[in-house]
Amino acid sequence: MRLTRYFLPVLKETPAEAQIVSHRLMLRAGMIKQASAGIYSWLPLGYKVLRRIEAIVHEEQQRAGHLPILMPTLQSADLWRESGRYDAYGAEMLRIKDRHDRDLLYTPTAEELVTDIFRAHVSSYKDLPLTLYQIQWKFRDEIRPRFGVMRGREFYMKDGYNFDLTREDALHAYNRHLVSYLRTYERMGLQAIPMRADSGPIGGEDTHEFLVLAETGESEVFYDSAVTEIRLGARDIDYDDHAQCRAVMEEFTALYARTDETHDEAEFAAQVPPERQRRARGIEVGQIFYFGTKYSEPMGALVTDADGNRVPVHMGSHGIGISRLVGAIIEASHDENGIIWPEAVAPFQCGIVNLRQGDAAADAACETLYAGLKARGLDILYDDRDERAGGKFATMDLIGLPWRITVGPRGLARGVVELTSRRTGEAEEMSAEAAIDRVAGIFAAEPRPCSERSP
Ligand code: 5CA
Repeated sequence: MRLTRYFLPVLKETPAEAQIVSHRLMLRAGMIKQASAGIYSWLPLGYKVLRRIEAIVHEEQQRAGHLPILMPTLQSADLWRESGRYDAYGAEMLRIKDRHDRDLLYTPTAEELVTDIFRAHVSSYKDLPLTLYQIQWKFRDEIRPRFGVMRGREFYMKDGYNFDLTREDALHAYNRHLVSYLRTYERMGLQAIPMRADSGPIGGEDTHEFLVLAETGESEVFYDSAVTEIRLGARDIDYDDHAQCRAVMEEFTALYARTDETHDEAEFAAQVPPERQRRARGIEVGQIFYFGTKYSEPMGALVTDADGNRVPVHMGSHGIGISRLVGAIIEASHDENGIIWPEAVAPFQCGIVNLRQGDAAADAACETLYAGLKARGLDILYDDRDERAGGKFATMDLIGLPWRITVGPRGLARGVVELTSRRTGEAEEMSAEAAIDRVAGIFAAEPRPCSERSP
């Protein structure tokens, strides 16, 4: 993409309404624009990041054997009356009437609708296990939407639902989700720690939230510092292997790690040596629930088991805050000059800065680099504006592309361009051909999911 043809409305001033760094940087980098309280338009740069994150979530869900579907945002209130949640959900639910005076609502989550799909089409244990998920907009009329996309009213969420014959199978689905979430966050360059939490309006007996540690996080967390040392890494996981998934779950949840909803001072003091006790803040980027037959029983989602009995299925639901993750990644990865995108989610993998637009040699070298990198399958932003070098560097630093190639007449006279890492600031001179090889090599290690591909 040539910057002169792109739409990147960067702001010079820091917007006064933004209280935390990710919100400030998203506005300054022209990623989002507020439409109304807690509701945002995603501009080209922000939308690209959202799609990158979404693509990783799709890949990891399908790797775990979960099937993508898409359910509507507007749902009939009648289904929610069956589960009893139409009245129980409270003011966070946006209720709407159609022209026939029928009650609709904008989905805050989708346990009822997915259970309705299940009961219409599945009636035998032979069709289990089954996990359906979607990535879809949600609406919760939060009292205090704030921090930009972190606590929106409209937000983008992956929500998945497992259907299993037994409690034991449903707990495997819980563990499988836990493992696949760890993998998903690690791929995005994030550490998200599973912490015992409270189940809130979703209900259920077992739940973990995934928290990214950050001073600006809305949740208060208490944990044993040793949990921050554990990584999933490149382990080969067989998602059908109950024992293996349970072992990973136990490894990641054995040490004390809880949100304030379930924190217990006495247990904390008894279980964690004083030098490892941490009280901090975190951003909740996902949550998994096991709730058994809470929805299947009242809604009649039954299957015939091997003995011919009709039994309610055991369920759980599992969410990832996709739009919130954009903010969370920025909170975890930025400096005073702007965003530092992890390579897997960067909107463009590399930027090209032409220090002397209009200089024949500089323009030609930039065109060679641009064409060469694109031919290697990379997504490139070429700053071809007629602007001072300082302004171009400031824009590149602000929007946080992981790599930058700087091209100027002085370097070209010596046959070199400069390749700079946004994260370390380290710069290295090399020929244009070598720069293309180097950048292509960095991204060849993990082929990035194609954001435009359907799942
Ligand atoms: N039905 C379950 C799982 S699918 C559910 O709704 N879970 S949830 O309420 O925990 O939401 C899942 C994730 O969505 C949260 O972990 C959080 O990352 C994100 N989320 C929730 N509310 C908001 C909000 N107001 N703005 C942005 N993201 C949110």
